[in-house]
Amino acid sequence: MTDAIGYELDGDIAILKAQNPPVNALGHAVRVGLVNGLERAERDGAKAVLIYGDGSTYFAGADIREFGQAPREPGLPEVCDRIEASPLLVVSAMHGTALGGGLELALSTHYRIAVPSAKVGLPEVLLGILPGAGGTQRLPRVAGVEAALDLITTGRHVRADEAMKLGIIDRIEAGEPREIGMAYVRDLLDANAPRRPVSEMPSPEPVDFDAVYDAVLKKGRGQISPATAVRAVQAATELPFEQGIARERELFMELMNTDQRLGLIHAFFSERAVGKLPELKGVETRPLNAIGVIGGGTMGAGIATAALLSGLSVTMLEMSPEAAEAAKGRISGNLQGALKRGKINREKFETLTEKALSLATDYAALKDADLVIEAVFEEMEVKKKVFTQLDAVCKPGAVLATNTSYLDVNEIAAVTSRPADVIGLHFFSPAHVMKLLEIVVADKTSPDVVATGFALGKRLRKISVRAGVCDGFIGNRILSTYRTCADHMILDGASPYQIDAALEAFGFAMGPFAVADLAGLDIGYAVRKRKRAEGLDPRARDSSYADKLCEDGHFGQKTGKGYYDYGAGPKARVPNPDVLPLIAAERAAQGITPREFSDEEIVRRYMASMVNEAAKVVGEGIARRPLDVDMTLLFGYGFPRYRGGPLKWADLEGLSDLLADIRSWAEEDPYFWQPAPLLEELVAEGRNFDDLNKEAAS
Ligand code: 3H9
Repeated sequence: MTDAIGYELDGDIAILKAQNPPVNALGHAVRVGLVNGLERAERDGAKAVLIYGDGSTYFAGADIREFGQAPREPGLPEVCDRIEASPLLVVSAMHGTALGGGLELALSTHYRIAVPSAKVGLPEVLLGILPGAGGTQRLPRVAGVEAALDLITTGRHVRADEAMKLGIIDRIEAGEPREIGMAYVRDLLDANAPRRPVSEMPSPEPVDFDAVYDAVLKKGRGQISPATAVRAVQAATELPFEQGIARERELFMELMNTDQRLGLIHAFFSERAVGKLPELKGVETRPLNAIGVIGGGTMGAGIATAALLSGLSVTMLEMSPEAAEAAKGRISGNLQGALKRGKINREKFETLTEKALSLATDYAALKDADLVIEAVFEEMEVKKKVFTQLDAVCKPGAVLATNTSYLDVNEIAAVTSRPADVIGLHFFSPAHVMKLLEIVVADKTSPDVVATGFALGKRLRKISVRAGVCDGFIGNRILSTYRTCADHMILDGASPYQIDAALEAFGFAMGPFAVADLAGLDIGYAVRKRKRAEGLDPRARDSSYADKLCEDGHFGQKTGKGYYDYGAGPKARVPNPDVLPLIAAERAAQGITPREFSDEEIVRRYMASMVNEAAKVVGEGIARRPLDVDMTLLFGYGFPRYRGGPLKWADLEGLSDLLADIRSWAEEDPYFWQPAPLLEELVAEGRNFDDLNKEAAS
């Protein structure tokens, strides 16, 4: 036995208890323990075996940390086959989450009982692989091909009641997994229930797998694991069980060797590491029950909605009773959406809008708030006025937060008598939907205020990233650079449509020009005007063709026209015929002879500019670790998850080739393509961004 599996004999029932916290991942010691436990049960003359998990869950899957290491016997597929082939009656009692290899193991046992709150699923495709321990062969035999394809290609978690309808679970019973499991095993023994190996069940009926494959591939926007999984399920309908398992293995190994698997696993661990900052270990958070939100526009209403949904009470401060009512209307609209999607019921909706939310027009209403977030107009003088008033009314210890996306949080903090309490909380619109929260730490922000910011992020179920103060923090600063790179390519000969298409093929949800149309072209226009007013560096390239679109009243989707024409609806975009002539005129005015760009060069330049700026952001300490940048781009900027983030992508591409490209482009435009010192340092030392992540974790 190993410590990871406890063994006990209770009459003629052997009990195998998984004890591998936190999630009973099926690492080597667990696999060895299971096989040893089974053998011992058979030697001890038991009639049945109960398998369950100690702590918070049944097995949550293979141990992802073992991926990429030399395989150690027995592998999970062999453990599953061994369990299924046991002459004893083997039963699983499930609670928490039976995921991936965990569900595959359960499907290898002969019967399955679960508590009502249990969830099951095969989320492997979300890690860039497919179920590799028989899941693609056993699940379709148990639940049918359609359900299996749904679960396997989406990776979604299924609640116990649905799993029972699908035939994955045989019985649901409230109680402790051990107790309900033992009672079930006794019932089965009393009833002389036979062993029930899924592998001996008939092959499931096929569907039109080619059509499913194409649809899944399209939906994945370049992600290959869900589509590959379709072929594995297909094998269950066409091949005998053993050959189906062999096919599953082959496809599993193919996916194991992809960069997409590396990108997705990087995303999985980074998503969990991003909110864990060594400097906050042991730092107490401040109380967080009642919050204030100043400004009830789209952003403020979104923040208030997220806070209400997390159980916080919210005071919404607006300039007039009419504006406050309008803000309430927006919040109610957002909550209606949650009601429609079944996230809250009507009663909860009413409590949130009528009791948890209060409206105010006087700052005095914020005197008891634990934390106040301002989401007013993005102008320094306006923000300063707000903070002066907050300083006057808020209770000592209240956290004062600005939702600015560009402005200097130090300057805002300086107008108060308590800069240690001031922090940036940069939400992304719509704030009740978007997952990213940049927590902007100013020079004097105290650690417990930072910890409180992260606690709020956790409560709102955001991915919170620590950022330092600079123009645009992590995300918008990097965005501004890669957007500029796209603008340069336009001047030199590429079209917005080719750039969008190339980047969407790379995996971005939308190309930069489609994004600009969605966000509103007036935003970029205002930034360009501000930067020109501040004085552009004479070496910077500028262009004004997009200004002309704005001057003609075309601000993108909201006016029906921008880079694209949306006459047939927001999803049916076609190029706006005015744009290319405007670009051609700009090139002529600047004396530029346009040249051809390949899609590959577009992606390479765009990504290199993103990586180079990101390396500066990390090098300057604005982001603490490369993974902080990766998570910012993934959760706030539509970066394809299966590529892990720009700095993971850079590691996989090879930093030295990337730097060589940047240096060669610097010969034409030394101002824009200044190599990041950190990138040069890493290349010189033969290290990469992941090495920095590892150093930060150790
Ligand atoms: C698989 O099974 C392949 C097979 O088909 C074939 C094999 C041949 N391994 O998320 P949390 C860690 S692929 C290692 O914060 P929660 C996690 O990193 C696997 N570690 O908790 C974190 O560590 P730390 C298929 C794992 O309560 C800690 O556990 N299974 C694993 O919010 C707590 O995690 C999956 O994809 C793992 N499998 O959520 C399930 N899982 O504290 C992946 C978690 O150091 N896991 N950790 O940061 C999950 O979805 C969630 O963790 C779960 C719990 C829902 C279980």
